[in-house]
Amino acid sequence: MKNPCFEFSRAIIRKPAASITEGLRAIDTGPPDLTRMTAAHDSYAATLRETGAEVIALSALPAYPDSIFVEDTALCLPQGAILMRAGAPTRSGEVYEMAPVLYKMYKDVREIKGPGTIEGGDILVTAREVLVGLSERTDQAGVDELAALTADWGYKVRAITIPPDVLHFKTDCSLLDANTILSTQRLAASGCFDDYNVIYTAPDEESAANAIRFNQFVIMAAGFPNTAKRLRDSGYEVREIDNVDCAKLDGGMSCLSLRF
Ligand code: CIR
Repeated sequence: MKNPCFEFSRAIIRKPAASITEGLRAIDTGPPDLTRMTAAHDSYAATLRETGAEVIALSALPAYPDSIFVEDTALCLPQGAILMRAGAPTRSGEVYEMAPVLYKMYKDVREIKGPGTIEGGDILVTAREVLVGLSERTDQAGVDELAALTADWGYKVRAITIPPDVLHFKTDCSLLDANTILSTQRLAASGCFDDYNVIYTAPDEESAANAIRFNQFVIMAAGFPNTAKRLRDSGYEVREIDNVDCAKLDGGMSCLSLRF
């Protein structure tokens, strides 16, 4: 039987638009390059497809500069999908673009109605619980509404305080298998992963923490050789993708897809 936390048959991605230069970022390190980002996005999609999964590539949405980061719009679970409610005002319309796609694929689609906010980048689903980071984008009311919406599907939701200046919970962690998490030291220091095996990102490689386990691969940003080695030494089949331009917008491997 498949483990729904990391064995997937489909992924949804969205092509980057020229407006990515207007995307949100904590620190401005210069504009992302559309040509390079598109090439990296194509190799991300090809890697997902290489596992045998179907990849649904949605058209670019110039009106939403951050819309390439589809993960934030929804939580896809085997039982159904939950539409998120963005904490970033410029991103709140993205969910209405994703909703019709998910209604076609799922019988049960539920919706965070508010007043709380919650973004997919703050949610890590493991084999036994749903962990949600309290961030600038996700508040306790959003977590409570998610817990209420998923209770009848049997999910236990646990809220986690994340370090300051970290955009999303999963900026700093990823699920590697049923019981193993890749994390930065600064996030795991709170004890939030004490019940899991943890592989830490290598020193000065915190930005490697946002990876995805997608079927047989761990897909991570290129440029973090020591973390990649740790993962390979632990037996994972690692694929590295250029993330230079998404990183300028604080985005990474998980942000670029909805996986189910
Ligand atoms: C934002 O600030 O919303 C985007 N520039 C980056 C979103 C990254 N998404 C994610 O971590 N799931």
